[in-house]
Amino acid sequence: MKEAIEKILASLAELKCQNEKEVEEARVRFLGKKGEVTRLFEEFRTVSPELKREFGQKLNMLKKQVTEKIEDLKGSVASSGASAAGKEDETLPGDAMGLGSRHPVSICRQEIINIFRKFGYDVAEGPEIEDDYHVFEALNFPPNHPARDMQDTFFVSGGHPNPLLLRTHTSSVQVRTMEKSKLPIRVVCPGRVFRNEAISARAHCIFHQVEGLYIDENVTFADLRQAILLFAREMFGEDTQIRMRPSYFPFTEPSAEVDVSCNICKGKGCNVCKGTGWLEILGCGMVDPNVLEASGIDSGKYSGFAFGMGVERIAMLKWQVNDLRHYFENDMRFLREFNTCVEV
Ligand code: 2NM
Repeated sequence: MKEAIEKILASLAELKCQNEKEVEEARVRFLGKKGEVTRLFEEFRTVSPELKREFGQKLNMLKKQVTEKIEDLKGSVASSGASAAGKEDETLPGDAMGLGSRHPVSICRQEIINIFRKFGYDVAEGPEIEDDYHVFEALNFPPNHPARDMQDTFFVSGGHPNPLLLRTHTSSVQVRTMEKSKLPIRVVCPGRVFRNEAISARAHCIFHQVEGLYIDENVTFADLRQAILLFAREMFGEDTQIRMRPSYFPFTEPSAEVDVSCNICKGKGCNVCKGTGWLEILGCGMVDPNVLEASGIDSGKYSGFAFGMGVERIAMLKWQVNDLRHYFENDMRFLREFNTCVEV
Protein backbone atom coordinates (compact mmCIF):
# COMPACT_ATOMS: atom_id res chain seq x y z
CA MET A 1 0.00 0.00 0.00
CA LYS A 2 2.87 2.32 0.79
CA GLU A 3 4.26 1.98 -2.74
CA ALA A 4 0.80 2.49 -4.24
CA ILE A 5 0.43 5.80 -2.35
CA GLU A 6 3.87 6.98 -3.48
CA LYS A 7 3.14 6.04 -7.07
CA ILE A 8 -0.03 8.10 -7.05
CA LEU A 9 1.80 11.09 -5.51
CA ALA A 10 4.48 10.87 -8.19
CA SER A 11 1.98 10.79 -11.07
CA LEU A 12 0.07 13.64 -9.40
CA ALA A 13 3.20 15.81 -9.43
CA GLU A 14 3.56 15.29 -13.18
CA LEU A 15 -0.10 15.77 -13.96
CA LYS A 16 -0.79 18.51 -16.55
CA CYS A 17 -4.11 19.37 -18.16
CA GLN A 18 -4.80 21.57 -21.20
CA ASN A 19 -8.54 21.83 -20.85
CA GLU A 20 -11.59 21.03 -18.75
CA LYS A 21 -12.06 17.64 -20.40
CA GLU A 22 -8.60 16.49 -19.33
CA VAL A 23 -9.18 17.74 -15.78
CA GLU A 24 -12.39 15.69 -15.60
CA GLU A 25 -10.55 12.62 -16.89
CA ALA A 26 -7.91 13.06 -14.19
CA ARG A 27 -10.63 13.37 -11.52
CA VAL A 28 -12.23 10.11 -12.65
CA ARG A 29 -8.84 8.42 -12.82
CA PHE A 30 -8.05 9.19 -9.16
CA LEU A 31 -11.33 9.88 -7.40
CA GLY A 32 -13.99 8.15 -9.55
CA LYS A 33 -15.86 5.03 -8.40
CA LYS A 34 -13.08 2.86 -9.74
CA GLY A 35 -10.38 5.50 -9.32
CA GLU A 36 -6.91 4.75 -7.99
CA VAL A 37 -7.48 6.56 -4.70
CA THR A 38 -10.97 5.08 -4.23
CA ARG A 39 -9.54 1.61 -4.75
CA LEU A 40 -6.92 2.19 -2.03
CA PHE A 41 -9.69 3.11 0.39
CA GLU A 42 -11.32 -0.24 -0.36
CA GLU A 43 -8.00 -2.00 0.16
CA PHE A 44 -7.66 -0.21 3.50
CA ARG A 45 -10.28 -2.62 4.99
CA THR A 46 -7.78 -5.44 4.65
CA VAL A 47 -4.93 -3.60 6.42
CA SER A 48 -3.93 -5.17 9.72
CA PRO A 49 -5.22 -3.31 12.82
CA GLU A 50 -1.76 -2.20 14.02
CA LEU A 51 -1.10 -0.42 10.68
CA LYS A 52 -4.61 1.08 10.29
CA ARG A 53 -3.76 4.29 12.11
CA GLU A 54 -0.65 5.04 10.01
CA PHE A 55 -2.25 4.21 6.65
CA GLY A 56 -5.50 5.88 7.58
CA GLN A 57 -3.65 9.20 7.99
CA LYS A 58 -1.62 8.67 4.80
CA LEU A 59 -4.74 7.90 2.75
CA ASN A 60 -6.61 10.94 4.06
CA MET A 61 -3.62 13.15 3.18
CA LEU A 62 -3.47 11.62 -0.27
CA LYS A 63 -7.14 12.26 -0.96
CA LYS A 64 -6.77 15.86 0.21
CA GLN A 65 -3.76 16.46 -2.07
CA VAL A 66 -5.45 14.90 -5.09
CA THR A 67 -8.62 16.94 -4.54
CA GLU A 68 -6.64 20.19 -4.20
CA LYS A 69 -4.60 19.50 -7.33
CA ILE A 70 -7.76 18.82 -9.37
CA GLU A 71 -9.29 22.09 -8.10
CA ASP A 72 -6.10 24.00 -9.03
CA LEU A 73 -6.10 22.55 -12.52
CA LYS A 74 -9.77 23.48 -12.97
CA GLY A 75 -8.96 27.08 -12.02
CA SER A 76 -5.95 27.38 -14.30
CA VAL A 77 -7.58 26.01 -17.45
CA ALA A 78 -10.57 28.30 -16.90
CA SER A 79 -8.49 31.48 -16.40
CA SER A 80 -6.18 30.91 -19.36
CA GLY A 81 -9.21 30.62 -21.61
CA ALA A 82 -7.42 27.73 -23.25
CA SER A 83 -10.37 25.38 -22.72
CA ALA A 84 -12.34 26.75 -25.65
CA ALA A 85 -9.69 28.13 -27.98
CA GLY A 86 -7.02 25.50 -27.54
CA LYS A 87 -3.49 26.45 -26.64
CA GLU A 88 -2.49 30.10 -27.07
CA ASP A 89 0.65 30.72 -29.10
CA GLU A 90 2.87 32.42 -26.54
CA THR A 91 5.57 33.09 -29.14
CA LEU A 92 3.41 35.63 -31.02
CA PRO A 93 4.62 39.25 -30.63
CA GLY A 94 2.62 41.38 -28.17
CA ASP A 95 0.51 44.40 -29.12
CA ALA A 96 2.92 47.23 -29.96
CA MET A 97 2.55 50.47 -28.00
CA GLY A 98 2.42 53.72 -29.97
CA LEU A 99 5.54 55.79 -29.33
CA GLY A 100 3.66 59.07 -29.16
CA SER A 101 5.24 62.32 -30.28
CA ARG A 102 5.82 65.94 -29.32
CA HIS A 103 2.84 68.28 -29.22
CA PRO A 104 3.06 71.05 -31.87
CA VAL A 105 3.17 73.75 -29.17
CA SER A 106 6.08 71.93 -27.58
CA ILE A 107 7.87 71.60 -30.93
CA CYS A 108 7.40 75.32 -31.61
CA ARG A 109 8.51 76.40 -28.12
CA GLN A 110 11.66 74.30 -28.48
CA GLU A 111 12.42 75.84 -31.86
CA ILE A 112 12.10 79.38 -30.43
CA ILE A 113 14.35 78.47 -27.50
CA ASN A 114 16.94 76.85 -29.79
CA ILE A 115 17.19 80.01 -31.89
CA PHE A 116 17.86 82.19 -28.86
CA ARG A 117 20.30 79.67 -27.36
CA LYS A 118 22.23 79.95 -30.61
CA PHE A 119 22.33 83.74 -30.02
CA GLY A 120 23.87 83.10 -26.57
CA TYR A 121 20.77 83.42 -24.37
CA ASP A 122 20.27 81.32 -21.23
CA VAL A 123 16.93 79.68 -20.42
CA ALA A 124 15.20 80.36 -17.09
CA GLU A 125 11.98 79.04 -15.58
CA GLY A 126 9.97 80.13 -12.55
CA PRO A 127 6.78 79.44 -10.57
CA GLU A 128 3.33 79.43 -12.21
CA ILE A 129 1.75 80.56 -8.93
CA GLU A 130 3.28 83.97 -8.38
CA ASP A 131 2.75 87.03 -6.24
CA ASP A 132 1.48 90.50 -7.14
CA TYR A 133 4.95 91.95 -6.65
CA HIS A 134 6.71 89.84 -9.32
CA VAL A 135 3.85 89.89 -11.85
CA PHE A 136 2.76 93.56 -11.53
CA GLU A 137 4.46 95.76 -8.93
CA ALA A 138 8.08 95.22 -10.04
CA LEU A 139 7.01 95.60 -13.68
CA ASN A 140 5.72 99.16 -13.30
CA PHE A 141 2.00 98.32 -13.43
CA PRO A 142 0.13 101.21 -11.77
CA PRO A 143 -2.03 100.25 -8.74
CA ASN A 144 -5.29 100.48 -10.69
CA HIS A 145 -4.17 98.79 -13.91
CA PRO A 146 -7.00 96.58 -15.31
CA ALA A 147 -4.71 93.49 -15.45
CA ARG A 148 -4.66 93.59 -11.62
CA ASP A 149 -8.43 93.17 -11.66
CA MET A 150 -10.30 89.94 -10.86
CA GLN A 151 -11.72 90.20 -14.39
CA ASP A 152 -8.35 89.59 -16.01
CA THR A 153 -6.28 87.61 -13.51
CA PHE A 154 -6.89 84.36 -11.64
CA PHE A 155 -6.19 84.95 -7.96
CA VAL A 156 -5.27 82.15 -5.56
CA SER A 157 -6.33 82.62 -1.95
CA GLY A 158 -3.70 83.94 0.45
CA GLY A 159 -0.59 86.08 0.25
CA HIS A 160 -1.95 89.32 1.77
CA PRO A 161 -0.56 92.03 1.46
CA ASN A 162 1.14 90.56 -1.64
CA PRO A 163 -1.71 88.51 -3.20
CA LEU A 164 -0.99 85.14 -4.80
CA LEU A 165 -2.10 84.68 -8.40
CA LEU A 166 -1.51 82.63 -11.54
CA ARG A 167 1.11 84.51 -13.57
CA THR A 168 -0.33 86.40 -16.55
CA HIS A 169 3.06 86.56 -18.30
CA THR A 170 6.51 85.05 -17.76
CA SER A 171 8.01 88.53 -17.18
CA SER A 172 7.87 87.56 -13.49
CA VAL A 173 10.67 85.06 -14.20
CA GLN A 174 12.71 87.89 -15.71
CA VAL A 175 12.18 89.98 -12.59
CA ARG A 176 13.51 87.05 -10.53
CA THR A 177 16.46 86.76 -12.94
CA MET A 178 17.26 90.48 -12.63
CA GLU A 179 17.06 90.23 -8.82
CA LYS A 180 19.62 87.47 -8.56
CA SER A 181 21.87 87.53 -11.66
CA LYS A 182 25.11 89.27 -12.39
CA LEU A 183 25.12 91.59 -15.43
CA PRO A 184 25.02 91.38 -18.38
CA ILE A 185 21.81 89.32 -18.65
CA ARG A 186 20.65 87.44 -21.74
CA VAL A 187 17.78 85.13 -20.97
CA VAL A 188 14.62 83.62 -22.44
CA CYS A 189 11.80 82.47 -20.20
CA PRO A 190 9.38 79.90 -21.60
CA GLY A 191 6.30 78.89 -19.67
CA ARG A 192 2.55 78.57 -19.19
CA VAL A 193 0.57 81.69 -18.42
CA PHE A 194 -3.02 82.23 -17.29
CA ARG A 195 -5.55 84.93 -18.14
CA ASN A 196 -9.21 85.14 -17.23
CA GLU A 197 -10.48 85.31 -20.81
CA ALA A 198 -13.37 83.79 -22.71
CA ILE A 199 -12.14 80.95 -24.93
CA SER A 200 -12.33 81.70 -28.67
CA ALA A 201 -10.51 80.90 -31.93
CA ARG A 202 -7.85 83.47 -31.01
CA ALA A 203 -7.72 83.41 -27.19
CA HIS A 204 -7.46 80.80 -24.46
CA CYS A 205 -7.27 81.18 -20.68
CA ILE A 206 -4.08 79.08 -20.57
CA PHE A 207 -1.36 79.52 -23.16
CA HIS A 208 2.42 79.48 -23.55
CA GLN A 209 4.85 82.33 -23.82
CA VAL A 210 8.50 82.83 -24.49
CA GLU A 211 9.80 86.15 -23.22
CA GLY A 212 13.32 87.46 -23.67
CA LEU A 213 15.49 89.96 -21.81
CA TYR A 214 18.84 91.51 -22.73
CA ILE A 215 20.56 93.91 -20.31
CA ASP A 216 24.05 95.38 -20.66
CA GLU A 217 25.74 98.75 -20.98
CA ASN A 218 24.74 100.71 -24.11
CA VAL A 219 21.97 98.41 -25.33
CA THR A 220 19.87 100.35 -27.86
CA PHE A 221 16.63 100.04 -29.79
CA ALA A 222 18.75 99.18 -32.87
CA ASP A 223 20.05 96.09 -30.99
CA LEU A 224 16.44 95.12 -30.23
CA ARG A 225 15.43 95.49 -33.87
CA GLN A 226 18.36 93.42 -35.10
CA ALA A 227 17.75 90.63 -32.53
CA ILE A 228 14.10 90.40 -33.58
CA LEU A 229 14.96 90.49 -37.30
CA LEU A 230 17.47 87.63 -36.92
CA PHE A 231 14.97 85.64 -34.88
CA ALA A 232 12.21 86.16 -37.49
CA ARG A 233 14.51 85.01 -40.32
CA GLU A 234 15.52 81.86 -38.40
CA MET A 235 11.91 81.09 -37.59
CA PHE A 236 10.08 82.02 -40.82
CA GLY A 237 12.77 81.92 -43.52
CA GLU A 238 15.69 84.10 -44.59
CA ASP A 239 13.72 86.40 -46.89
CA THR A 240 11.39 87.42 -44.02
CA GLN A 241 10.97 91.18 -43.44
CA ILE A 242 9.85 92.80 -40.19
CA ARG A 243 8.09 96.04 -39.38
CA MET A 244 7.63 97.71 -36.00
CA ARG A 245 4.56 99.64 -34.93
CA PRO A 246 4.53 101.89 -31.84
CA SER A 247 2.67 100.32 -28.92
CA TYR A 248 2.34 100.50 -25.16
CA PHE A 249 3.33 98.14 -22.32
CA PRO A 250 3.74 99.22 -18.69
CA PHE A 251 7.22 97.63 -18.47
CA THR A 252 8.84 99.07 -21.61
CA GLU A 253 9.38 102.55 -23.06
CA PRO A 254 9.37 102.92 -26.01
CA SER A 255 7.31 99.84 -26.90
CA ALA A 256 6.53 98.25 -30.23
CA GLU A 257 4.54 95.51 -31.85
CA VAL A 258 6.37 93.49 -34.49
CA ASP A 259 4.90 92.07 -37.71
CA VAL A 260 6.60 89.67 -40.12
CA SER A 261 5.96 89.67 -43.84
CA CYS A 262 3.40 86.99 -44.68
CA ASN A 263 5.33 83.95 -45.88
CA ILE A 264 2.28 82.50 -47.62
CA CYS A 265 1.52 85.28 -50.12
CA LYS A 266 5.02 86.85 -49.88
CA GLY A 267 3.44 90.15 -48.88
CA LYS A 268 0.87 90.34 -51.68
CA GLY A 269 -2.09 89.81 -49.36
CA CYS A 270 -4.02 86.59 -48.67
CA ASN A 271 -6.68 85.31 -46.26
CA VAL A 272 -4.10 84.35 -43.58
CA CYS A 273 -2.73 87.91 -43.36
CA LYS A 274 -6.23 89.28 -44.17
CA GLY A 275 -4.92 91.06 -47.23
CA THR A 276 -2.36 93.15 -45.33
CA GLY A 277 0.77 91.16 -46.23
CA TRP A 278 1.85 91.27 -42.53
CA LEU A 279 1.38 89.01 -39.48
CA GLU A 280 1.80 90.14 -35.88
CA ILE A 281 4.27 87.95 -33.98
CA LEU A 282 5.38 89.67 -30.79
CA GLY A 283 5.56 92.71 -28.53
CA CYS A 284 8.79 94.33 -27.35
CA GLY A 285 10.49 97.46 -26.12
CA MET A 286 13.29 99.04 -24.10
CA VAL A 287 12.98 98.03 -20.45
CA ASP A 288 11.56 100.95 -18.44
CA PRO A 289 14.17 102.40 -16.03
CA ASN A 290 11.64 101.93 -13.19
CA VAL A 291 11.69 98.17 -13.87
CA LEU A 292 15.51 98.03 -13.76
CA GLU A 293 15.64 100.07 -10.54
CA ALA A 294 12.93 97.95 -8.85
CA SER A 295 15.21 94.91 -9.23
CA GLY A 296 18.32 96.76 -8.09
CA ILE A 297 19.88 97.53 -11.49
CA ASP A 298 21.49 100.96 -12.00
CA SER A 299 19.46 102.45 -14.87
CA GLY A 300 22.11 105.17 -15.31
CA LYS A 301 24.69 102.57 -16.26
CA TYR A 302 22.62 99.80 -17.82
CA SER A 303 19.86 99.59 -20.40
CA GLY A 304 18.09 96.67 -21.98
CA PHE A 305 15.40 95.38 -24.25
CA ALA A 306 12.69 92.79 -23.71
CA PHE A 307 10.19 90.99 -25.86
CA GLY A 308 7.36 88.52 -25.45
CA MET A 309 5.54 86.17 -27.79
CA GLY A 310 2.69 83.66 -27.58
CA VAL A 311 3.87 80.20 -28.63
CA GLU A 312 0.41 79.10 -29.86
CA ARG A 313 0.21 82.20 -32.02
CA ILE A 314 3.63 81.56 -33.60
CA ALA A 315 2.64 77.90 -34.11
CA MET A 316 -0.62 78.99 -35.80
CA LEU A 317 1.34 81.14 -38.26
CA LYS A 318 3.99 78.51 -38.82
CA TRP A 319 1.56 75.71 -39.66
CA GLN A 320 -1.41 77.83 -40.83
CA VAL A 321 -3.72 76.55 -38.11
CA ASN A 322 -6.76 78.82 -38.07
CA ASP A 323 -8.21 78.00 -34.67
CA LEU A 324 -6.25 78.09 -31.41
CA ARG A 325 -8.59 75.53 -29.86
CA HIS A 326 -7.04 72.76 -31.97
CA TYR A 327 -3.97 73.02 -29.74
CA PHE A 328 -5.97 72.19 -26.59
CA GLU A 329 -8.44 69.57 -27.75
CA ASN A 330 -5.94 66.72 -28.25
CA ASP A 331 -7.81 65.33 -31.24
CA MET A 332 -5.54 62.55 -32.51
CA ARG A 333 -6.28 63.41 -36.16
CA PHE A 334 -4.82 66.87 -35.57
CA LEU A 335 -1.88 65.74 -33.44
CA ARG A 336 -0.86 63.05 -35.95
CA GLU A 337 -0.19 65.76 -38.54
CA PHE A 338 2.82 66.76 -36.43
CA ASN A 339 3.90 63.21 -35.71
CA THR A 340 7.55 62.87 -36.56
CA CYS A 341 7.91 59.56 -34.67
CA VAL A 342 6.86 56.23 -36.10
CA GLU A 343 3.46 55.27 -34.76
CA VAL A 344 2.71 51.56 -34.83
C1 2NM B 1 6.24 91.73 -23.89
C2 2NM B 1 6.35 92.91 -24.58
C3 2NM B 1 7.30 93.84 -24.17
C4 2NM B 1 8.81 92.10 -21.25
C5 2NM B 1 9.37 93.02 -20.39
C6 2NM B 1 10.02 92.28 -19.46
C7 2NM B 1 10.80 92.75 -18.30
F1 2NM B 1 10.74 91.87 -17.30
F2 2NM B 1 12.05 92.90 -18.62
F3 2NM B 1 10.34 93.92 -17.89
N1 2NM B 1 9.85 91.01 -19.75
N2 2NM B 1 9.11 90.91 -20.86
C8 2NM B 1 7.99 92.38 -22.43
C9 2NM B 1 8.12 93.58 -23.08
C10 2NM B 1 7.06 91.46 -22.81
O1 2NM B 1 5.33 90.75 -24.22
C11 2NM B 1 4.37 91.00 -25.19
